[in-house]
Amino acid sequence: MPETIIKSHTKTVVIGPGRPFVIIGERINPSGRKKLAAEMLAGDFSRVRQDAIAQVAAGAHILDVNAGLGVANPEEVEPQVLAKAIRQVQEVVDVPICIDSSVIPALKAGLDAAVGKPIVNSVTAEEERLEAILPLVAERGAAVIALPNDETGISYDARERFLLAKKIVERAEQYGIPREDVIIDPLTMPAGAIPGSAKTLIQVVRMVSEELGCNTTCGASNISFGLPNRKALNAAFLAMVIGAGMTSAITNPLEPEIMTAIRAADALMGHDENCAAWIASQKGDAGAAGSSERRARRRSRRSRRQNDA
Ligand code: THG
Repeated sequence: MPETIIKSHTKTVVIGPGRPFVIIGERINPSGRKKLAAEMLAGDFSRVRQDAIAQVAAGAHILDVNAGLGVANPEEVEPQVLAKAIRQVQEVVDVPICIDSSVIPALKAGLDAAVGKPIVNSVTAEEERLEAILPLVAERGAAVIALPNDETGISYDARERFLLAKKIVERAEQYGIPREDVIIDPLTMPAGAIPGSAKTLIQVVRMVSEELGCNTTCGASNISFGLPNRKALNAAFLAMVIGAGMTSAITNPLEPEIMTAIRAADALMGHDENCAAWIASQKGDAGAAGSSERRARRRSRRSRRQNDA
């Protein structure tokens, strides 16, 4: 059974089948958040720190940190901004970091800034990226997220994606990276643009977990791009992929619908011993509402008795 062990300064997070689903908080990502992008570029990391604290309080186990600012010269700008963001996050929370960049010098700078055992997000099956990124991962003893696309792009065929995932796992092993440290991201395409995209993804998840014995993750919010009521789609998608055996996701822990879906799926799959986490999660709001209802019923009984008397 593959277990991927990720670490912060003092905390260990284990990703694996049969365990509670691991939530990688997606919020520290300036793409689509103009304000955040401008602040990060100007050296203001107050919102990054707030987002880190809020996501961990909401239940994130790991934080994804992305500094893709949409600048013309990312190779010069992104390494410093990403490293700074990671250091700021580590000052306010003690959870492992998922270093999210397509810029290789930024991944390097991120690996220098991150403490413990981080995740490098990500490598693809493109020769140039395999040869540049896998040595960095091996040298640092990190884990890595692998995307099964190559120079020819993204295939819509599950078996083709699986074969690229296999290629990356085998190459990683040649560099001394054990397969449990390679987390496969089967590629989440927007359901509104690619019909049946979740079905293909689920086929890849099954093949990867059964035939490669690797853990899996995905950018869950991608599934709902361009569609209304994204929260509901994201929540349903997460429950489905947990049912198919996915073991972690990059998602938004600040959305209660998403957290409820993940906790419910964990309980139903037997990944939550005695449904203890589920029961505890329902005590807060639901429990309080229940007791205030009981209080209201007692009040009305009392007032009826007084009226009768
Ligand atoms: N796989 C891997 N890494 C990834 C992705 C993936 N990293 C980036 C992305 N995809 C996952 N992270 C996000 C972060 C935010 C959103 C979606 C995915 C998002 N943001 C809002 C939007 O665009 O509507 C904008 C911000 C906001 O909420 O205000 O949806 O697939 N390995």
